[in-house]
Amino acid sequence: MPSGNSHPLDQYLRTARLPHIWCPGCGIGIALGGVIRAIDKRIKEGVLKKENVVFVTGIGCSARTSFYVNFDAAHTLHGRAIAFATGAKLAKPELEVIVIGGDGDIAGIGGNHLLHAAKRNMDLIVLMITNFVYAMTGGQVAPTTPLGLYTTTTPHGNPEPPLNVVKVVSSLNANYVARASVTHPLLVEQYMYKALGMRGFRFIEILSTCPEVFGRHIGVRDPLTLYNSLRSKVIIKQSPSIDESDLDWEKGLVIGEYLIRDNPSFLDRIKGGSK
Ligand SMILES: Cc1ncc(C[n+]2csc(CCOP(=O)(O)OP(=O)(O)O)c2C)c(N)n1
Ligand code: SF4
Repeated sequence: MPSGNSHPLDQYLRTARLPHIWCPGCGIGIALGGVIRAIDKRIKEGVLKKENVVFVTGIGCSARTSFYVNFDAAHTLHGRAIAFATGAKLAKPELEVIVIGGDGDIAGIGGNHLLHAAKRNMDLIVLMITNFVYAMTGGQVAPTTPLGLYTTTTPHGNPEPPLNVVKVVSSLNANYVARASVTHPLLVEQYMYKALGMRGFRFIEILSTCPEVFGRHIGVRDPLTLYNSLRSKVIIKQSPSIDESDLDWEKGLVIGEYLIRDNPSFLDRIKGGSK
């Protein structure tokens, strides 16, 4: 139980490991806050046990979350978190296995695992923190980098359009696909809360701010200015269509719940249970 001046959610953090490594103004902490508040609600409802929550991450700034959460956690190889998480879930189906990573980790080097986990409707929650670059290694081009953007590895501008991971995952057999943004933390919490009450493959992309690297690339180093600039691009929709999901910096970045269904998951199918 929390005591003294501690925060009510401290029980979910390895406070001895603080301060964390994230730069001032980084959005990852906001994303993690929403995720933890949703878990707390589900635990208090009695539908989730703390000892059954497992975080699995690869490598990167976003993947560092597994260092700080006070749940069972595994910090695995860059790109391999979903493969590791699949093994953990199959070995112990009672676990709620949550993967968090950057878009390089989840959709770049780990893209193949993402495709196949979604195809299987594997019983996992995958949270992809999109900060539009490979942040931890200094700002190389990432799957979601906007077209034309200068990065460390695209000195003449990124010649590739960004990957729409929401569209890719929706085209497979996922049960839940949403996009949130750290500029709207309540929605991060609401979508995570929803995902925790569902089965199968649940994917939430969380748009985030990286003032240190992405901000430097676009000439906006001030965290608040960058946050407000992302906020001004975000469009919230109740039930957006997949056609609206492209990461379009001119027209806006549409967030919302793109896909909700309750198809039998991988575990249901191998057990021969639900239809
Ligand atoms: C197999 C392998 N390749 C490359 C790296 C180097 N590496 C570490 S983190 C990272 C990029 C992280 O970017 P992203 O996954 O988008 O997460 P972010 O840091 O932006 O949160 C890379 C390339 C590594 N650790 N392992
Ligand atoms: S480099 Fe960017 S993503 Fe990484 S901790 Fe710093 S602000 Fe956050």
